[in-house]
Amino acid sequence: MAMVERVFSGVQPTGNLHLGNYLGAIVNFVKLQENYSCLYCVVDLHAITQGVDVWGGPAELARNTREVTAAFIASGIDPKKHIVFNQSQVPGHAELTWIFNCVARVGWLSRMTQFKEKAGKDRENASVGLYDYPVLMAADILLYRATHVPVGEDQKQHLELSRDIAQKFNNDFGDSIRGHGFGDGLFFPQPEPLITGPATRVMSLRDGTKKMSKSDSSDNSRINLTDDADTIAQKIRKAKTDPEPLPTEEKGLETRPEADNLVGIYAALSGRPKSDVLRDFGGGQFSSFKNALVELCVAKLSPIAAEMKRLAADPGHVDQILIDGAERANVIAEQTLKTAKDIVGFVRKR
Ligand code: AQP
Repeated sequence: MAMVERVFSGVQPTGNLHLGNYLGAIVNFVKLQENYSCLYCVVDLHAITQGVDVWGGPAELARNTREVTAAFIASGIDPKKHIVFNQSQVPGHAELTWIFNCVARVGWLSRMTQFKEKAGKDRENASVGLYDYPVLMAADILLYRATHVPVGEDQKQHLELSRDIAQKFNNDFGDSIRGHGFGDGLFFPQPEPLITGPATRVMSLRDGTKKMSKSDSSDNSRINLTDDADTIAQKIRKAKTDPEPLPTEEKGLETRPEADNLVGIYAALSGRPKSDVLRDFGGGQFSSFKNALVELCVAKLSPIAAEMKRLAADPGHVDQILIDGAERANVIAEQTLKTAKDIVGFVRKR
């Protein structure tokens, strides 16, 4: 049976959606619509893997779920041609996770750096869900037998784990898979990471060695998609830099993480290579480059923020997009899950 080329990716509704999420993930989501059948998911089951104090409680979760959906739509994702939905509304994600929990090995999960970072020193107190996060992510992707997954660089390790889980499932159940009509013994594909966006790793504006992140306690470390023009200007003007003028060649950025990050953001937003940007601004002071960056950021992000605001005023419309998307996602999910359960050998009514 031929595999459909399908894209799946998700964003957590944990608030403070930022330029890193946009350039590292959402810009790619929009582009891939041209050549693939796409599912874009607001991964609310993932969002609750840390403490309630981190994700903010029920009202905040609902608000953030609608906000991520609005960001998808405002950025150019078409929910009619493709599928936009929230994870919790398709039961197959949780069910397939259980099967995969029994395929994945504890040793594999113990190596996940995101768990180590997020759990910090108090590992005993981390939720089981946080530990299991990458298995749920594998289920998200493979429930749709997705072949391509656009993500930022930070998700590379999790994608490798998804590939390992797909491969082990196919190996463990090879005969049964063939017995169910998959002559090549491959029920789940090996999903390909697409880490190819204009900026696969956008760094914090306060520290060029740390990634821009929703959970950074300093709001000045990131540009949020909902920031207005004044806030964007303030954050960029305050962004950490060094005293040297900008280099004229890319090599000169190698030991200057903050300068590299700002030039990278400019390049990504303008769709030009860094070398081009340095041709225009190299040798000049940061202040004039920052002014140009503010102008570009505001020009690119304001229309998105305005559309997000319009959608925030119409939650009924946003909810309808999610409901419709979940129904369509569920049709694909049920099919995969039914076959996966048959392959494992669970008895059911015929
Ligand atoms: N700084 C970044 N640069 C490029 N891509 C990024 N992504 C996240 N941060 C950057 C990509 O955005 C997508 C959605 O991310 P997520 O919401 O699922 O979770 P995350 O990776 O944990 O995002 P944050 O903002 O960094 O949250 P916290 O602070 O909770 O860790 C993913 O494709 C991700 O790669």
